Amino acid sequence: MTGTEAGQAPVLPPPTGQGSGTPGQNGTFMLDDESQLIDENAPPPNVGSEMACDGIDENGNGIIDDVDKGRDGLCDCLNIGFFGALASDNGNSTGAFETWLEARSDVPVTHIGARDTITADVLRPLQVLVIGNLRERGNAGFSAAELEAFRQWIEVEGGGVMSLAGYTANANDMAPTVALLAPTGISYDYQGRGPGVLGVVMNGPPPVIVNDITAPEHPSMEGIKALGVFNAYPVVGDGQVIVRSGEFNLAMAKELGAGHVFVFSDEWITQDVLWSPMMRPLTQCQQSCNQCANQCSNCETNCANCQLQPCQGGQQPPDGGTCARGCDQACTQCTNNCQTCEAACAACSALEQDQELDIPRFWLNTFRWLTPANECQVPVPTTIVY
Ligand SMILES: [Ca+2]
Ligand SMILES: [Ca+2]
Repeated sequence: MTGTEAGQAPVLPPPTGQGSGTPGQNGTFMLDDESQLIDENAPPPNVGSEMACDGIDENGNGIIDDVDKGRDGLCDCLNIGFFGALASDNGNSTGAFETWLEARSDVPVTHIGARDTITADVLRPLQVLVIGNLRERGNAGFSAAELEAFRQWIEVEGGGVMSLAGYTANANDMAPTVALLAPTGISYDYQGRGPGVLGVVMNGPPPVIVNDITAPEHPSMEGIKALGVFNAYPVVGDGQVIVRSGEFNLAMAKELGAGHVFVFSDEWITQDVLWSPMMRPLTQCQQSCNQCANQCSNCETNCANCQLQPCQGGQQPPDGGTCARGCDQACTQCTNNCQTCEAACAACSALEQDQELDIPRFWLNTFRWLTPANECQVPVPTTIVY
């Protein structure tokens, strides 16, 4: 009956989007909504939902300062130090890397000069130290006190070390890095290597794409199919091998006391050319695909023009029909060529997907792994904007 329906209408649930219940319930809904933006299955809960870098676990999930207001995967409170220069001496710029980090964090990168003395006070504020080009340190090496401060910071304070290599073409420039890494049990096989290994690119421009991820289960490799190196120094020591190419170990990871160490064979993962897809040189496949697209576009224009030519023998084309023209054969030929090159392009593009570099994801994964489990841990998003 209409009377009953009219009576029921007012008790139907109110439309969604207008809010419901008491203001207190609204507050609860807000929290629920935010937690859906991160991995709900990840224990502990609400990771990344804190708002202030204050050394306090405001959201009570056992992680101090899990702040990531932009949900970009980089903890806003992470204290990252760069030791030495990050740009390599052949003019490859690394500005994109640092700019990208600083846009996603409230804490600017701390720069430590290659000649600076390493002390407990220098290292204490940092959670992660990225070792860059230490060539300027020359033969000075590191004192026993410096190496002990470095070891203590890792093993006792839970510091995370990311070591890079191969900034110059002179193998001896690696000596300071190798000296510093002594307390970690990991090193570089650099002597007599000249500019390094894997410096010849078979297909397309640098870097050499390496697919042999030997530890895909390692947190640093989540979602990573390939990494790029160019003139690298093999990693040696007792860490877990993460990436290999032929006989060379290209990355090792190791837990050391409370801390973490990741030693990478190269510096190309900080170069602008790898960092920004816009700046990455075209691969051979991409070049062929571009050439094919031009070819097909010209063919289309030529075939359209052909239709405007007079019919063979001077007849008029029948209504709504077509007639034979002298240019028909050329048009058929270029259309066939176009189909062939489009098929080849699709095939090589499919193969290339296995070689796709996701350098920002690798860095976010690695920063997260290098940071103590109870500090500054935030989820790495499915899609990374860069
Ligand atoms: Ca927390
Ligand atoms: Ca962030």
